[in-house]
Amino acid sequence: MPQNGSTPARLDAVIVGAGFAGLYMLLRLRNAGFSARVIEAGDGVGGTWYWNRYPGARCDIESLQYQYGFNDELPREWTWSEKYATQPEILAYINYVADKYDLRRDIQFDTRVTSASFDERTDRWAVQTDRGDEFSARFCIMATGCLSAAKVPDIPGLERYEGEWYHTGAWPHEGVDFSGKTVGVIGTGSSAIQSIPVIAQQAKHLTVFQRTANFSMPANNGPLDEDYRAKMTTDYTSIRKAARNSPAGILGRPMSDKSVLEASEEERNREFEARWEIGGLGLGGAFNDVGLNLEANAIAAEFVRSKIRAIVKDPETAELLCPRDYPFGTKRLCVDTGYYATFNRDNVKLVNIKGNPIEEITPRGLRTGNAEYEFDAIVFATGFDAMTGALLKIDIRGRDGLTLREKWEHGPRTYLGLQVAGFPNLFTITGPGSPSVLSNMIVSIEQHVDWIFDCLSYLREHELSTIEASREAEDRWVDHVNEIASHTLFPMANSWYIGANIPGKPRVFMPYIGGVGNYAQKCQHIADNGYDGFELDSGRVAVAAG
Ligand code: FAD
Ligand code: N01
Repeated sequence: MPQNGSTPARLDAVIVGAGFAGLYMLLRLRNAGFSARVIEAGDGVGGTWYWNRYPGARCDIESLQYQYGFNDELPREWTWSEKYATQPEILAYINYVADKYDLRRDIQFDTRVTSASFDERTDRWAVQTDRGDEFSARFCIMATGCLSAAKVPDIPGLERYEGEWYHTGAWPHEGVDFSGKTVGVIGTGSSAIQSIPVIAQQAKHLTVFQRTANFSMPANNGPLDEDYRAKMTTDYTSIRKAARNSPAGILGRPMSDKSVLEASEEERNREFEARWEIGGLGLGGAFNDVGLNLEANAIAAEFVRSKIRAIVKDPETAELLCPRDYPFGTKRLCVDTGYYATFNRDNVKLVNIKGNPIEEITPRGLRTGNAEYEFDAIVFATGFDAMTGALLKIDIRGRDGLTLREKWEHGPRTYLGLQVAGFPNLFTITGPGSPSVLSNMIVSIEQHVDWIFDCLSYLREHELSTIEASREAEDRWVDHVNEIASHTLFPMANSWYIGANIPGKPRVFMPYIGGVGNYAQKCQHIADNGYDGFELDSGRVAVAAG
């Protein structure tokens, strides 16, 4: 029962999260007459772009591709100002979409879903929130995000720290003015690499604590070319279709079909230089074996290191910034504007904490294994409990009271990253086991939402009550996901893809690396074959929309 004693609101679907995924899911369901409600912890729409307001935050897939593509109208209506849009611009865009389709009336903000349990007597999900609401829904759709559970590391002493501290993934809405302040940034992942150049311009002094150096490519950002914009927006449906059939949901310079080991030095440099000049994530696609063969990979890695050495004046700092602990591209590549050059500034210092971890946050700053530092402000750019974090924070219970936490004790198990055996009518948008974070996520989100929408429509049409991944199909899929990852270099890195950033998290490569296009075809084939690998049941309750 809801804590206020009233009857639970009955819905076709509860959608958790109001980012790109939750909003599009709501739009599709509502347009087809399903009753749906979105529950969102924040007080506005946007998800990632609502929470990550740190200085310098922007997308690193070009704006014209990092947007909804479910119709031609939106891409024509919205004008992006730069090649890579800033966080405020993306947030303005997603608010525009919410207004245009009048989505807010079906979104409950400032509310966190705390539990969801499947009732086998009624084939319905009971969903509860931290505000005492209870919903009874046939479908529970998790649009909770892959990178939404911000992680502040468990370093003792934070509660005694007397300065200001922030996590990039939960940045204050009013912004932070670092002028005249001494600042410490912990971490050198994408969030740090974007924010460090901007903080350095403001702060009196900035100290960057690096545990692992990262590979970062220049954004070469700038105003959007009018001709390119026009070309991309005349027939966006075709552009999106092509992206959906591509390896990573991104259109651009295609991956070369040549091995770097077979290319002459001149050919190698020409291709690497061309991609470095274009900027962004494309360097890894320069040759077809960079992600598969260590020797080939080392050549790409050395190219980036040569660039770092050319930019950073102090040779010792340059060497520290050169990544060496893992193959190129096996941790998420970063894209920056002036990151390496920032270390040429007099007010910026790089501290290598690889052998001397941060042991304590002190009242005035922090202490590493061999030194003590004082700061007016500390920025934790320390990332997320990725892919499973937001889901496992919710007490999710399926058949026989089995919790998702128990089920995923040794790592996430899903069928297609869309469903979990034992949890009927529960869907995960961009769940583990799908291309998700290895792709342009808007493309992957739209593909999942469309698939889930078609599935719910199919159930309605055929008067079916439940759909549930079979254990055999799930086992086969998990084996397949692991098998193809094992042929790549990805498992060699201690990345968040593999859960290595969270102490105690099972070491499992979570996303599906078989490619966006291949994956989408598999999903479609399965649906076309009557949802092969899923168990469909007419159940105990009559099925009707609403
Ligand atoms: P999110 O945007 O994460 O939204 C999930 C929402 O669910 C959040 O608002 C959260 O508050 C809510 N939520 C979670 N749990 C609960 C709960 N229990 N109850 C209520 N609400 C809940 N991807 C790219 O493809 N290209 C990029 O350039 C790119 N840039 C990024 C930059 C940053 C700084 C980060 C952190 C990620 C970036 N990503 C990028 C990944 C990005 O997360 C996705 O592109 C996309 O925005 C995810 O949308 P989503 O709706 O799936 O999830
Ligand atoms: O997080 P991260 P992020 N002591 O996990 C360090 C997307 N994104 O927020 O590598 C010291 O990548 C940690 O060190 P190590 C994108 O998918 C995109 O930056 O574990 N250091 C690492 O350096 C991205 O990959 C954009 O050794 C500690 C850093 O903190 C994902 O979000 C922008 C530590 C965390 O890096 C996450 O990025 C931003 C400790 N105790 C984010 N704990 C775009 O540009 C952690 N670290 C599109």
